[in-house]
Amino acid sequence: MKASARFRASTPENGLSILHYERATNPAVNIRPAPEKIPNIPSGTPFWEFNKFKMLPRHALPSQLNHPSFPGHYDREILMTTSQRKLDDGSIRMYLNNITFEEPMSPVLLDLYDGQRSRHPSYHTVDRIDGYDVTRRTIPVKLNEVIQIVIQNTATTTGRCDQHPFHLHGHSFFDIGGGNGLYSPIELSRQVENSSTPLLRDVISVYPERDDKNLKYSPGTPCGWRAFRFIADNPGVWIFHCHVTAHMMLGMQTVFEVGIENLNYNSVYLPTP
Ligand SMILES: [Cu+2]
Repeated sequence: MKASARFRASTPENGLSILHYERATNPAVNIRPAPEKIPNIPSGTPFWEFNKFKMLPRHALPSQLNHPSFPGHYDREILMTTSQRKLDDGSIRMYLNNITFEEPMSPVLLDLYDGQRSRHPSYHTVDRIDGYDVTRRTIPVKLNEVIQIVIQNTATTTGRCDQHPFHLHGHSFFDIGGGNGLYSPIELSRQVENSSTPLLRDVISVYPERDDKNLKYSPGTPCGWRAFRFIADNPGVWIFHCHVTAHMMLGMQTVFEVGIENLNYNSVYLPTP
């Protein structure tokens, strides 16, 4: 197996490993293979190969055994735009919909249990396209709502288009498509129609539109999008974040409050014997 960095300047080749099966012949695991035996990594376009994989039958994925099937329709679409800003003190923050995540003073879930926080979000006031409740500082979601998230990637302050592997806690989701530049609802509909079985995933990547480390954009230029659907069937407080740790720490995360009216408040704080 060979690995190399993509989408930014780096050493040309920075990972080579040999996977050796038990009882396989020629177990010369400490000798570097001849050059013609080392696989070539194709260069050029971003990789969408995950979408080309064949689906495994459900029983091959025990953890997903009871996951509901792909929802053909969604109740609400939430658009999330990534961005990056340089602050006056020279530090960098990263944003989702112009909000950079800040750790709350006390955990949201504990505040719900303690009664320090309303258990009844006013869903009717959260009709913004970003779904964000500025008072709660979360995105409240009704139990069993089908949410379609579109991540719109934009170029950084240095004019680069970063890759962001996004991860949602509490739910798997269906990868329904993506593309270059600015989000196209028509293109997404086309991809959903043409895909018989969208993949169930835990991480989804929004890729730079071109694998070209010299490409420069003006900051904020739309440079790729990706979309997924999830069924909000797991009541709780769930974080959604870029899985590049640096991006996450710089603020690229947000919180969903899912069906919190249905949280079981009685099952916690049991008296200890
Ligand atoms: Cu990121």
